[in-house]
Amino acid sequence: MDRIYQSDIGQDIGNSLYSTIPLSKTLEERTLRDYPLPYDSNCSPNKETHFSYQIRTTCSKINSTKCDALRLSKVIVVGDVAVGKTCLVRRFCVQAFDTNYKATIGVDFEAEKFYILDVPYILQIWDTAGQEKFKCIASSYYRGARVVILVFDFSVISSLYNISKWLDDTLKCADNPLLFLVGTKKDMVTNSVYKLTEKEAMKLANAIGAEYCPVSSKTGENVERLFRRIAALTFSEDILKETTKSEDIKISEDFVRSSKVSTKKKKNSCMNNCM
Ligand SMILES: Nc1nc2c(ncn2[C@@H]2O[C@H](COP(=O)(O)OP(=O)(O)OP(=O)(O)O)[C@@H](O)[C@H]2O)c(=O)[nH]1
Ligand SMILES: [Mg+2]
Repeated sequence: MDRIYQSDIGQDIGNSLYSTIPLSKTLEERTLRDYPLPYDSNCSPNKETHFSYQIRTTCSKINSTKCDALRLSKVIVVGDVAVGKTCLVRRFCVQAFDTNYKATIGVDFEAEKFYILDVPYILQIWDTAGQEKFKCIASSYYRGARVVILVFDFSVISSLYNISKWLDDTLKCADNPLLFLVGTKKDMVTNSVYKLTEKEAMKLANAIGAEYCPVSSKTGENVERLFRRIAALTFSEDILKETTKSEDIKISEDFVRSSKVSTKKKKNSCMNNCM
């Protein structure tokens, strides 16, 4: 078992949250070597199907330098009251499902550690309250989110119609996040209701530029796939950013070096001319 503690994250996560955060999965289960595919590639703006050569090369360099910089990404889970946000997070993080409803007060927090191409990577998952009276507390945690999971309930169609409201709220605080539209309680509806609602959900997902994924926290269907996909996408973005940054530094170093050489050359030729 691998464990990570609040102090490792380096974040002030508030009093209502856990003082220690156990990591529930074994290393084997949280290891990612291949790119997880979306539920439906026609309903995803993210077209990557594999870790690029550039990403793999950068990761092997990171591993060989044994640099243990903390790489993490913040994920927020939002949606109407009782759509199943907490159950989704708990199914993924502690492999548990509770039929009793206990409203989230403000926010809860979980952290999951992955090893992606052997590089440690953490998903910070912020489970927010859907109840209106906690909205103010919950929304103060939206800031800095890299991923927004917009949750609706297959058995309550109004929760799908309210998604645009949740999206507007989160976009006020998060800068161009990756969006996921997640339908929960797939196990609760008939196949025909599921198909009809899915059609609507896919239309909406494509319109807002979100990746669509239907799940059931009761059976666990697609829950692992969803979070592994999120981890792979944000990780790839981060590594590419690091690569571009180090390439920029190299280019500017080369530029400084070459301009020094050319000034030297100029000086030499000037001296030659003077002699
Ligand atoms: N059958 C079934 N029930 C679910 C599923 N997900 C959640 N539920 C039930 O739905 C109810 C609400 O789930 P929560 O996860 O607490 O809902 P929430 O969105 O976190 O609610 P708030 O914290 O108040 O915003 C609970 O009784 C769960 O057992 C699912 O996939 N299938
Ligand atoms: Mg909750």
